[in-house]
Amino acid sequence: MLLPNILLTGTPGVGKTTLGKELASRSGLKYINVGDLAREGQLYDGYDEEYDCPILDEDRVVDELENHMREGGVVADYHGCDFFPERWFHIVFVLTTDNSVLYKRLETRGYNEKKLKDNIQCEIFQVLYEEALASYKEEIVHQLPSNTPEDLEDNVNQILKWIEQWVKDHSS
Ligand code: DAT
Repeated sequence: MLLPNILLTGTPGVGKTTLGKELASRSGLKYINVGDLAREGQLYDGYDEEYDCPILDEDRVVDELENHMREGGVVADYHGCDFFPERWFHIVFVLTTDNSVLYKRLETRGYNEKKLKDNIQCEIFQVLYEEALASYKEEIVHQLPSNTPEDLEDNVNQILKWIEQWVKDHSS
């Protein structure tokens, strides 16, 4: 059976991992956290001192993911989307969270002042939404609110319906 590849993106803390895991467990699709994959394979190319995080080796990450994507049925989670081949994804969801809610989530994670400020700005300026629109066809890019457990449930149900329809449309 053909299965679609789904990209979940958005500022850190908006709920990509939470949604991705729930979606995978309820759909049978395979969840891949691109940040974890990079960490496990040490797919890095230096260290960013200013942002206090390793720099992703994007080419190696793409190589590592290619076989999974070709197979289909992947829910990918990453706070960036412009270096993935456009052909990989059938739909892209950009999760969004209100600033005050996001601030609390990131504070709980122990982010320092600069990292907090940068991420909140990233959310205010809809950086990931713009990046998604610049990287994929507009009609496959959708924003989803991700503030409450009710939002999570709505998002899962909405995406499950979309998957079901996609599978119907692609079965001969
Ligand atoms: P991300 O993967 O985008 O960095 P996450 O899934 O780790 O985000 O979620 C960050 C925190 O927010 C985590 O404590 C779970 C919580 N959270 C995620 N989605 C939520 C939602 N819809 N309602 C309430 N809390 C949520």
